[in-house]
Amino acid sequence: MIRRIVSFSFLAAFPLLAQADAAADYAANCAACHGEDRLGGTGPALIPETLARLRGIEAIIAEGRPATQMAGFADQLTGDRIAALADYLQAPLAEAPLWSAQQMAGSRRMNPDYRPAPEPVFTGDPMNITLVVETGDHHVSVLDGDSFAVLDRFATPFAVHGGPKFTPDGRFVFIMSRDGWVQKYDIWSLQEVGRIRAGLNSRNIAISQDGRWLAVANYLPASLSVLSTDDLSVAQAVPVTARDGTESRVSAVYQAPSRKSFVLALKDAPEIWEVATDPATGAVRDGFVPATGLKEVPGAAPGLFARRRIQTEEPLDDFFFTPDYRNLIGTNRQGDKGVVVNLDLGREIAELPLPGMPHLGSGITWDRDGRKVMATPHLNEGVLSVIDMEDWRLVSQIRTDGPGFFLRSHDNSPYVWADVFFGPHRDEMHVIDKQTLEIVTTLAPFPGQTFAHAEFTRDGSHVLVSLWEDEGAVVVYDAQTLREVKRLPMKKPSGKYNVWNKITFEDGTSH
Ligand code: DHE
Repeated sequence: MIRRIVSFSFLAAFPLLAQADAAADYAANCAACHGEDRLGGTGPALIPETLARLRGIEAIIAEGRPATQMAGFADQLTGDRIAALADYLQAPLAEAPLWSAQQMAGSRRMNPDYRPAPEPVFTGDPMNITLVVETGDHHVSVLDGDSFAVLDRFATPFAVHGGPKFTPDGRFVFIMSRDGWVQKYDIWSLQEVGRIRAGLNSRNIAISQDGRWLAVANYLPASLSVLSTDDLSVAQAVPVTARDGTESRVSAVYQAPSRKSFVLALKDAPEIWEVATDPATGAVRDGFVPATGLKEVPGAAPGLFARRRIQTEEPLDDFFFTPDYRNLIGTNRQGDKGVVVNLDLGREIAELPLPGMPHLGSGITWDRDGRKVMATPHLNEGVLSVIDMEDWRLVSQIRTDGPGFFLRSHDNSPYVWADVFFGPHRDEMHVIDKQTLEIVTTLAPFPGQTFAHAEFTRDGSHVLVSLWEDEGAVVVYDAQTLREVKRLPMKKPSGKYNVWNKITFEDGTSH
């Protein structure tokens, strides 16, 4: 007789018991750092919205995370209980959490040691500072763009995402984490000014043309938060509800400086919102309606933060703006086409053949044969689409060695730098001629390791590229000869941001 050996897991057989045990295990072992409500404390939030991006949750619970305060629990919890705990963390919260303006205000912490310096405390060019986000240990390095010396290295909130935003004079910078923390840092003084939790799960930030307001796009709660850049106080907490009553998450918010407005991509409704950041714009622009709660904004004139809705055929994610901010290109959820929306007319005016999930947020523009073109990578296809900005014609599709994430160029450079972020060639950076649209060379100094995201110095003379690994580096290239000139060790460096290129809205950088 053949005896069948059955492996029996008590917890797997009784899922409700497993859930109750997981909740108790969470309360006993995790709540002190991650919050009783799983929304974060000294440790990050443990909710599906943030954990979806994380691989190996069970292994992290069992072994902990190096270089953090997260200890391993393999000695205290069995494998079954760790698995049940991982499932518990990935289950949605029973109720959508609230995060009111008062709760936001309560989270605000200003640095008591901050002393604003009357002039930069370093000798280099403050306009040629480049910030490097190091996601490996949640820090930012402040680089002198001429000498590439590290002037400061400061701790950020957990999991910074998206580009930091600089005040128009380049002095202050705002950095956002996926858990909704916004940090203000003074580049002249090399000091943190303060931080506030503006959302529970946030997407990105944008700064108004006058540098007074910072908008935060949130998934949780489905809202836009507006902060005063001066002291991080809450100016507005705007719940985002579409015309038909649908509550919508905000995929992203963008600054449209020449329009004196913010433009919002709504995730769950076929609408784009434009929000005034200047009372005059809000009061006079046809189609604007006054936002609620204006009286709560200290010193705000009527019309500030007034809102306009633009109806689209389907929800559009991820925007690229023409340099004059009259048109935007958005992509639909399936990522199989691009739609041009004219912000003055308030409607769609063209469709673009952009299959393969274009990553429009990384789009850049340049002049070619006297015409303005834009290029975007695609997240599902090894191709860069180049589009004529006057007639929306697809000029070319440049074949690459795999799907890319980021593009960069500079007015003073003849080249576009395009990474191959996904697949077996993720160790490659293509350098492409802006006129011939041919790949001139492919740099791959670290075989098998991710080599991605380029940024130019102020004058375009050098390019900085991330070796995007735990024990990574920023590699500095001469932008003309394409020779390596320096290697700076960094902890999983991701994005890099040059003050001048960002505040001047340099064509070659994504905004
Ligand atoms: Fe990003 C920018 C959305 C995943 C690193 N990313 C942006 C922006 C948006 C966006 C809307 C523009 C914001 C800005 O700068 O104001 N990102 C998304 C997604 O929807 C996506 C695909 C899924 C998600 O989980 O949110 C996504 N992004 C990632 C990553 O996995 C990356 C590679 C690693 C990480 O840190 O999360 C990543 N995103 C970045 C970076 C920028 C960015 C470095 C800024 C690019 C720049 O040069 O300006």
